[in-house]
Amino acid sequence: SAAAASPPHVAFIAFPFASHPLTLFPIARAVAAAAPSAVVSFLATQRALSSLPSGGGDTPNLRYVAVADGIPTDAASPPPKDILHLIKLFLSSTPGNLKQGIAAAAEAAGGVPVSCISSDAFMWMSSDVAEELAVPWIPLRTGSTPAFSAHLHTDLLRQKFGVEGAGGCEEELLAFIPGLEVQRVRDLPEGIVAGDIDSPFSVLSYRMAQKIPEAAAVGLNTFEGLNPAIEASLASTFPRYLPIGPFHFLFPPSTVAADPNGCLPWLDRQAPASVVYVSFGSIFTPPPEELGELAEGLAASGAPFIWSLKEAAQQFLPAGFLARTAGQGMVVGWAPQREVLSHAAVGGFLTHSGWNSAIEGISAGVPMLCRPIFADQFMNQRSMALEWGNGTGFEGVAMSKEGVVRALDSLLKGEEGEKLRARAKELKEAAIAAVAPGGSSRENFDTLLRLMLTTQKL
Ligand code: U2F
Repeated sequence: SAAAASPPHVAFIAFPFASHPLTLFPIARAVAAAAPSAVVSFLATQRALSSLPSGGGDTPNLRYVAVADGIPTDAASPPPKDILHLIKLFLSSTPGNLKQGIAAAAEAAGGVPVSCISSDAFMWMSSDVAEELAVPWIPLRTGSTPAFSAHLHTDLLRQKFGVEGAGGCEEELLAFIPGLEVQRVRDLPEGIVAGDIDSPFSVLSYRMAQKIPEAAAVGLNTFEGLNPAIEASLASTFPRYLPIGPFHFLFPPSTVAADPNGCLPWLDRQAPASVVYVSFGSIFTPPPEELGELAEGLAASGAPFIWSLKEAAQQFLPAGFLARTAGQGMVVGWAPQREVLSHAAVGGFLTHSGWNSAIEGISAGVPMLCRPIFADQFMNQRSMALEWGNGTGFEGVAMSKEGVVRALDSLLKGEEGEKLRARAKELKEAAIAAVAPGGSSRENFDTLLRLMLTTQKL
């Protein structure tokens, strides 16, 4: 038939918010580069697409396709700025906008029909779109493995602890789920047993967990050996669970990262392992009072720093802070984080422990100091502190001036920091080995690629 003669066409569907599109993108590029005769489409909202690198010459078979964002177009009401509102609007226009996007992708490819849909695992409704087309659905999970496992066990957790906040059981360990022995009930992402179970993120995670068993395979942004007990348990229930990370290692960009604030030349002038890099990710920022405490702590510690802080939050810095610390560090609206973390001058990473940041810290061999805020971040800190030995946190979670000074001293100059750094370096070696030829992530990626390129109808 005509369809059988067509080249494979893999359509990636991003969750078009925060760091999600950028996390998925290296996989689309890696697939396009590994299969030059395949068509690869990357679907996201126009806004998300415009934050991605403009088409590189190394993957001419990769095409961007815009999908509707659900924002009302009447000029009377200004477009909402609140991310949760934007997410709700977008979700309410699925799956129609995705179906249109898939049709547009085929049309843009001269009629080559989509033969596989690979989506952010959050985009569970992609599985219905795939089913309708009778093509495989291959979700890619961008968050951490322990949180993924927790989401998969949501019903069990709710049977045990209810959904009202698990009153009295917050300190209980999740020892009844393989690989979650170090995690407490209180570390679970909100929306499982506590918090708003109807929030967009809770619903996305819950539906994701329900749909995952229908997937042809699942790719995870981790590497074999990081969570052995979870890996074993997932593999026994779902054979095509494939750790292929760190995603960003699979097909590194061919261009130099933009460094508009001059972070890298500044780092060139600092002593080895002396600098703390600070960032709380792309969604939330700690409350203003705490930013003030952190600022005072940084200043008092004397540690050289690069602080990536959204422009809008910089107004909460204490008066005179920037002038006082001009010779010590820099506050920037954006930093080329991976390059910064890989610079020899960086000795520690103060992070919200979002999964991309955590895996980038691991990949760069930098010890982490965690200030988790939401989602999988509390579990990520527990993994670092109690399983991997490459990170630690603050007493009582929130940052105080004294807490920051103590923690930075210990991280950058103390014995504890040395231990964490040694473990961080071992993990970095493991991450590099996983994506090297013959490594587990590389082999798993090849398996995933073969599944993606199969053009047989289901
Ligand atoms: C959500 O995470 P976030 O987007 O808030 O945070 P990360 O997962 O750590 O991703 C932030 C990314 O932005 C990059 C950085 C990471 O790749 O390198 N970045 C940068 O390049 N320069 C900057 O100045 C600041 C950031 C969620 F909150 C987490 O809990 C989830 O684990 C995560 C994955 O689903 O999504």
